[in-house]
Amino acid sequence: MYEKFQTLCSNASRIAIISHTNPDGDAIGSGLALTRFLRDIYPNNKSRFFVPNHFPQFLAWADPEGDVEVFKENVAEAEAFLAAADLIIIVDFNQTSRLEQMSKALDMNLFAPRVLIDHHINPPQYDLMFHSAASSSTAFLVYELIVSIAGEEVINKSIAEALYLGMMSDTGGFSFGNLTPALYRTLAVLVERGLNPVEINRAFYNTQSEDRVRLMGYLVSEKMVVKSAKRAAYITLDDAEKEKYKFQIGDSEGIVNIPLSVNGIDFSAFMMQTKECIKISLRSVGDLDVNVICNEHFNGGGHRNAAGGKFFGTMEQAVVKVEAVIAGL
Ligand SMILES: [Mn+2]
Repeated sequence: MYEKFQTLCSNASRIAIISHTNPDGDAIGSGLALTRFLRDIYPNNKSRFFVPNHFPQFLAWADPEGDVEVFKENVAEAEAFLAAADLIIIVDFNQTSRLEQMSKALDMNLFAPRVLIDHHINPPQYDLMFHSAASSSTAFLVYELIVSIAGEEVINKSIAEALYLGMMSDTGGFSFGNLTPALYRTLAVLVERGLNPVEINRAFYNTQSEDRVRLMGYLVSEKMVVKSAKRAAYITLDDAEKEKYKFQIGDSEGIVNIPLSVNGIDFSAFMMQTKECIKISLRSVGDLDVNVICNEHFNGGGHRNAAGGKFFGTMEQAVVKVEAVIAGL
C-alpha cells in the first residue's frame, strides 16, 4: 500500500491535496503536514493544498507561508489546477458532497487516481485508501504514512507542528477519542523532531478574539439548558446573537463540548442558525451513539461520540426536536 502511494506520487507531476469545507484543525494540520512532506521528498512535483472556504482565524498561525489555498478566493486558478492534477489526495473527509462548489472542479478531472487518508466512517471506494475509523485523527494516519515511507528523520519542525495540530484538535487536547499507546509514542517522536507543544497549545487556545471569549461566557451563563435527569444538555445560538458577538467562521468550534464539562452530563447538543438550516452538533461520552442519532434525525452523521447534521426549520422547532431526542435517551 505504501509502495503504491510512492509510485503514484513519483509518477505525478501535479498533486492536489484537498480537505473539507469549514476546515478544522485536523483538516488543516493533516493537509499541511502532507503537503510539506510531499514537497520535501518530491521537490520536482507540484503539490498544492486546497480547501473550499477559509479556515478560522484562530488557526492562522498554523500557515505562516500561506500554503493553504482557499478555493473560493481564487476559483479560476484552483479549478485549473484541480482539473489538470494527475493525483488527488483527499484528507479528513470521504464524501465529496462536503466540498460544495469545489466538487464540480473535481468532477471535471476523470483521470487522476484518488487517494483517501481519513478516519470518518463509511468511506466510498477510492483507488488507494489509508482509512481507519479507529484513528483519533487524520493527522495520525498521515504520520503513519510519512514514517512508513521515509522514516522519522524526514519530519522537521513544521511538519511536526502540523501533525500535532491535527492530533490535539481532534482529541480536544488529548482528552477524548482513541488515545492509544501508539499516539503517545508518536507525540514523543514529534517532540524529538522539534515540536514545542507549549508553543502550539498557546497558539491554539490563547489567540481568540475578545468577542469570541465573551460569546462563550454568554452561551454558558444564559443559553445552556441542562436536563439532569437525562444526563443531557444543549446550547442554541441564533443569528441575532451571532451578530451581537461579531461571530466569525470557526467561532462555534468546541462550544458543543462545553456542557460535557458539567458533572453527570454525557450527551450534548449545539444548535446554530445559519442561512441554510439549523446546524446540529452532537457529542456523547461512552456507548451512546450520536452518529446513529444524527443519521436518524438530523440528515448527518460522524463518529460514535461526535457527529453533526442539519435541521430544516426554525430554531424553536429544532429545540423541540432535540428535546424529543433527549426525552428518548
Ligand atoms: Mn479529523
